[in-house]
Amino acid sequence: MSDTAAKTYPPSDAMAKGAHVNAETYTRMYEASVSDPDGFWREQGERVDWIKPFTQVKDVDYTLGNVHINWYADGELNVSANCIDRHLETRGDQTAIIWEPDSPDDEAKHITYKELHANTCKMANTLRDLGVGKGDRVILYLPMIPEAAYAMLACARIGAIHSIVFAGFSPDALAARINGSEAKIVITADEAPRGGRNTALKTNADQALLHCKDTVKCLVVKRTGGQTTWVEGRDYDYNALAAEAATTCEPEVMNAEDPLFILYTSGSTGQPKGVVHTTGGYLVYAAMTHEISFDYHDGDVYWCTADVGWVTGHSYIVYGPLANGATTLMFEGVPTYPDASRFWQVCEKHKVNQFYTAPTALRALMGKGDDFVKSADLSSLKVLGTVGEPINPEAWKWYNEVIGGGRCPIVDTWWQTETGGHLMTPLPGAHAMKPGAAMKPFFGIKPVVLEPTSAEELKGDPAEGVLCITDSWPGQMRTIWGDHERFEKTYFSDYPGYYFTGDGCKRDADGDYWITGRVDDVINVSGHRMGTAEVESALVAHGKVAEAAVVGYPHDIKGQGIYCYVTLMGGEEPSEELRLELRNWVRTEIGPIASPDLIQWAPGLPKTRSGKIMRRILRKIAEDDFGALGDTSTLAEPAVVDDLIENRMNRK
Ligand code: 6R9
Repeated sequence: MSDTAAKTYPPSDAMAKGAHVNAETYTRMYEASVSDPDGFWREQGERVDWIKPFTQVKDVDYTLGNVHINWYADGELNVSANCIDRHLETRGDQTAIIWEPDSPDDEAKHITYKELHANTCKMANTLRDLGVGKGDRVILYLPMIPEAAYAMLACARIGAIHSIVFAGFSPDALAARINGSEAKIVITADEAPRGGRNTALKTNADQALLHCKDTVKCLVVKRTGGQTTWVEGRDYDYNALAAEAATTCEPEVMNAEDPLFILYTSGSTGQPKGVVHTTGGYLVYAAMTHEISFDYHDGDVYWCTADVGWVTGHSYIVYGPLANGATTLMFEGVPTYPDASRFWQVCEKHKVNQFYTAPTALRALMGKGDDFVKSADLSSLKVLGTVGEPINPEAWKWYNEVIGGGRCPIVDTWWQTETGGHLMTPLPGAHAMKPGAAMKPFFGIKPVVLEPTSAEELKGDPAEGVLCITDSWPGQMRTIWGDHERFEKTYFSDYPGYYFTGDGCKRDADGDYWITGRVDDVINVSGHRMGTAEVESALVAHGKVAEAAVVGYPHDIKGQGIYCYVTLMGGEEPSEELRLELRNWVRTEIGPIASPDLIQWAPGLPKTRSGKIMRRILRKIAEDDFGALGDTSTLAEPAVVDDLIENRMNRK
């Protein structure tokens, strides 16, 4: 693809005129942000209300052995007070959260800032009564219901650290996170309705809790009424307790560097990492990026379709929008229920102005045809966004033309759980977009493209290599929960002096950035991060599996699919039943998002003489591109590769 020859889409005059940031202000502000970061972020720090104002701005060192990241370190604030209390006087009766339930036949809820305050305080008081205090960890395993937002904000209010586990994760994954964070309590719901089907969340939590300390409590929110078992002395009925709880609760005074949340995410090896974000810098960055990237204006209705179980839900459903006093829509359901018009029906119903979703959802909906879109009035839309994975130009064009009617800028926001907020994106009123490009760094972000092996910075344009970031920004993660050494090793050791993103990238001849995908063993399935090592260890935990190697392969809807090479124990026979059994096994071990798409029986895996699996070769075979296997001279048993090619499963 010739990137510079690609058609560009400049902002309309009206957009450039009305936007918070236009081309001229972008250049000026960007220059200021990188030439005087302290001055720039001192000013941006005023976006939040401080109980005790900060005097220090940035204190960061990327030197191995001494990595520390502090922002506004002597400031004190409360995140929940910033997202709720400070709006009460000016917008107490404005809707803070629009809740759209799974079924369109059920009624949507409009929760005002006053109601958000009362409900968050009830939850906060309930947690305090159950013995939860500052610094304690609270696991949230909840559907997309308003109580999920109340629980996040309630934790922030009393200084507890929340860790949300996506409701699609299995009991085992939940138990690992309860234990890993040494949580005092799990907040869950009886059932999670999604796409017309109910997942028994409480039953999953019951199973998980069998593997946890018996002091861990369980607070159960009623969603469907489909409650089954109850453990006296461990389980607490949220609705009963909330009915009695006070509607005010004094916010705890928190230091800017006190943890706000832990969010587990996949890495390239072994166990998921508990990414830690703190209060002050995170909130400044989430609020600023929410306002500027989406060009959010007072009175707009904003909708991010993510789940609060992912970082996107943290920063861009709850914290960023609410810090800005926005109206944020929370959707419980799925894009295709009751049919593929649901997203667009919801946009029409609530007159959504900014709409933010994942390319995988767009590709799936695009495949269902335009009639589903045409049934809805989408004239309220002003800005569209994507996140989670690179968007292919075809889906981009469909989004632009069919959804946006050619008049809505598309912000292709590149960022990570680790970064807290957007690091690169075109801005709606400032940049001419190129389909598939993350375009420009956000304020204060200094990207560099490095040659992967020599770590040399590639200075001219165009350039292609690994993407690193020089210097810090306030929303950056601070550590891995309980393992600062792993934090240093993962992000600061391969390319000393930089934050290493794990992504590959190219900068085109115009100096615009394109993300090319992960360069490590992390795959991106429907916009969700998945460590191939996690799937491998789930597979080998099965009694009939001797060895497994997992790679990603191009998938039309999901972006990447999960391709597994499995070597069975001696004496075990491959069969379709066993294939199904292994697929279900991985689903129960990790969760449905980790379901293998293809399982190939491998009599052996290609290894080097020192026993290392040559994943590069496995990736090529999975991509059906085995003509270009590259150097195979270090293979211990070359015949293995011939068999794998012969029996490959993804034939084009
Ligand atoms: C926010 C989020 C992070 C990884 C990241 C990259 C990929 C995210 C992208 C994108 C291309 C975009 N990614 N946004 N790739 N264009 N606009 O997704 O966080 O779940 O931690 O995933 O997702 O590979 O490194 P997370």
